[in-house]
Amino acid sequence: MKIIGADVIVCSPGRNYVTLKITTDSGLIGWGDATLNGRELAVASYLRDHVCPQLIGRDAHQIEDIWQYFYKGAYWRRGPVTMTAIAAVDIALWDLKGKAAGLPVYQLLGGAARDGVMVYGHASGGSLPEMLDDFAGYLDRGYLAVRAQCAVPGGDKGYGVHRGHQLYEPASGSMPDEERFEVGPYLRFVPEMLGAVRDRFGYDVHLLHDAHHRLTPIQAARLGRDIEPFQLFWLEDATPAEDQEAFRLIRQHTTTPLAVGEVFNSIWDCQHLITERLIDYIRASVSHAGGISHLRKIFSLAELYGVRTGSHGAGDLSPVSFAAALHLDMAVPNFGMQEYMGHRDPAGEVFGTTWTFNNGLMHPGDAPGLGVDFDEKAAERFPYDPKYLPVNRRTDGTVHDW
Ligand code: KDG
Ligand code: MG
Repeated sequence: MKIIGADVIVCSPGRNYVTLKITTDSGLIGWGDATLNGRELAVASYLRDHVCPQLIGRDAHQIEDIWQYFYKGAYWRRGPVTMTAIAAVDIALWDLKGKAAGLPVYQLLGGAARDGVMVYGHASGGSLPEMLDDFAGYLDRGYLAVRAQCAVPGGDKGYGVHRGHQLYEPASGSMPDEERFEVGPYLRFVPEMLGAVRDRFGYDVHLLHDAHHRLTPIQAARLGRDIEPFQLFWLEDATPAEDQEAFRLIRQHTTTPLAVGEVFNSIWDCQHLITERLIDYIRASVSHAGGISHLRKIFSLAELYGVRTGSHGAGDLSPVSFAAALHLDMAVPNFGMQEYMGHRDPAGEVFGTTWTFNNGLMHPGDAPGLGVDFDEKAAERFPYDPKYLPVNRRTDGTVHDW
């Protein structure tokens, strides 16, 4: 199965997505996701200018060799742009291998290790009553796990809070929006918010919260301890993720389970977190951490140390990489939870999917490959629309982690 074409398509159906199309002499086409929120064109150029020409003529079945060729062969390793580009190639090649074999990708990864993949939805609100009503809606729709995010009264509008009826989307504007964050009111409010969830909905639903890398280690330790009574499934991204050592301090103070990893792009970013058991869930994503092949290695390392998976699944991961995540989730023994934020309209006009949601569990479907189609004609109706993630500042103007 020789590769005869590799093309990059940038489109914006609801938000920007970068899609890699690999064409083979067998007539089969594989799709990969190369979206890196706010830096889309950097990955598109990396692929178009440097990777696509070197793909032509290769055997699409040699997934591992091609992965190593682009990782070791570039000499310059790791980093979000490089690893997202390699991920797109890897995902497209797994899609092709499945299509060639006539099997869904999860069968090639060892077959189903569970009936379905537990996903969590995103409840949010500009006020506590609004967030609790949104939370109730997720339970009505059958979710077994829900993340709670809420604006801090009289202060920050809060990370992860949707506006209107559309799904939350932080990227906006051709220049980054500026937001404000103060840690004191946040730390006082989060226990109250999580307590209100438990008061209204009890303890059967799995409850999660994302601190979005905003705390210092000792602040995170205090938050973890304060929310222990509410028995979270996980506290996500408590501190800036590049400081692996910070998690040791948090760990010493709290039994709240810790999750991190959506900004990681290789196994080297989480080696110590995993091998020293500093976290409970590894949240790297299939599209930013080198594709199915590399994320599977991260998950296997995690399995050895009792760390479970919690793949990133925000709306800025296209349906192609969300499907890839579901296939991997189906097959790995140490699956924990999958994030499912959903995709804004009109993404469904461009991406066709086969996944299903039933009683809180998702299944990727049994179509050969990943089970995602990309409509190139429809994509032309939604040209690239530059948008950036917000920049965060403290009240005194100091730039802070967003
Ligand atoms: O592009 C950034 C988003 O993917 C990120 O802000 C989403 O934190 C996030 C999450 O948990 O989904
Ligand atoms: Mg997050």
